[in-house]
Amino acid sequence: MPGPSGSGNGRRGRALRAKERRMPRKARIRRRTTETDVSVELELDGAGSYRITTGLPFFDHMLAQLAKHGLFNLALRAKGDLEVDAHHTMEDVGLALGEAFAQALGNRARIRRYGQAVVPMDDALGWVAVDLSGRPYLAYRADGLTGKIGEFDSVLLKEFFRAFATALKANLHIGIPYGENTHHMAEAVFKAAGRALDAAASLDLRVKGIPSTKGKL
Ligand SMILES: [Mn+2]
Repeated sequence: MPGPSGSGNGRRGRALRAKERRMPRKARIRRRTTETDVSVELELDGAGSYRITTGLPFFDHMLAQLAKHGLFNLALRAKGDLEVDAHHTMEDVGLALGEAFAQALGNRARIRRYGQAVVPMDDALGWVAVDLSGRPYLAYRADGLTGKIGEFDSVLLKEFFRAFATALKANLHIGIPYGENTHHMAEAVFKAAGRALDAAASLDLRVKGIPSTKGKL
């Protein structure tokens, strides 16, 4: 039963939903180099479904958190030169995924632009603040997350997020103030990233055009 006004209800809400149906916010990216081959299909207004294969099971598990908790639909496949090491694959997945978000956002009209989330996972806390500003920057404060998580080298997470922020043209701040278990520390941050990106990318009926006094993001 639609209400007379308010978020998502009423005539304006129906008009916006109709517009969304005509123009679903989605992207398809294929990024191929001599080192990696990455394909991404992304729907911003999804349900958190995912199909992810990077050859790095822990990274797959992290990207699944981002999709699930950001309510994005994400299909991602990467074939990288893992015999060298995971660096190229992590970086190129970051670039391709950032590019997919950028493409799906279009001109960034009517989005909330900012998003933030603080997510606990047992002993660990992760926080993410994002501004879909059109300007790339990563601030990464996770000194406590070092070493291996199983077979996975945790320093590569910073490379992923740097590449992601660069391709998305977003100001991305990430922190892990504390934690005992490195798996939990990384997972808290990916869940927070999903929630913060969802908030920033979501549409706000009150926003007219581009949410910047510059008129461009
Ligand atoms: Mn886990």
